[in-house]
Amino acid sequence: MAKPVLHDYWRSSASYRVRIALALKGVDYERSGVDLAGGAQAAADYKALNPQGFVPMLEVDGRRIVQSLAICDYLDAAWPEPPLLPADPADRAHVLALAMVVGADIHPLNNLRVLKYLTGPLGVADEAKNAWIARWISDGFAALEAMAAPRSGRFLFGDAPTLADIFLVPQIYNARRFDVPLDAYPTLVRADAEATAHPAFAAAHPEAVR
Ligand SMILES: N[C@@H](CCC(=O)N[C@@H](CS)C(=O)NCC(=O)O)C(=O)O
Repeated sequence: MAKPVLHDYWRSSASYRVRIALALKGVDYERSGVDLAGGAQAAADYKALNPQGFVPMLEVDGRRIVQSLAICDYLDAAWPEPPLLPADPADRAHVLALAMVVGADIHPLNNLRVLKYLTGPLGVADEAKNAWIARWISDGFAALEAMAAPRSGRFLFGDAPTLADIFLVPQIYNARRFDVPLDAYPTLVRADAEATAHPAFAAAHPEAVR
């Protein structure tokens, strides 16, 4: 197998998820930067590869895989150790649900194109844009805290990192970037601290790949 190539952007949280999964699996890969700040994701050459105009995208043996959840699922199938999801079907559904609070319900509302639409065509001021970001992170984190706390351990579920932590850590990074208070989410903050100290999460951190 040729070395996989990850098309990503250092500060993209969906890319950060995939970098964590790759590092946890110990996969040797190359990065190809897509400059979101400069609009490279919308250029015709990139959209010909990924019609959604998003990062991340993983190229493996001539195949292109998009959507961070699908990429993580691919990595888990191709490199089963360590597993990203528990084996028990109900536990697996629980961990996927935690990840989806972030991936499906928080992150899409604060995506770059959404924020650009707010501040551009809708004429929303920066202060209101930041309130929008904080609103959806806080709303999602409050639910995530309540869902995760009863079954958390050192990590969001149990004592080893799972897909839930892979989705949580980049979203906490985003929350801190936008000064969203996190005091009300002790389980999330604890799991984030534990994960951040893990070498695979550290290697994937935006500042480590910038
Ligand atoms: N659901 C997608 C979301 C990907 C996504 O939103 N990527 C962002 C960066 S975090 C992006 O490429 N945004 C480009 C834009 O909004 O123009 C996934 O999980 O991969």
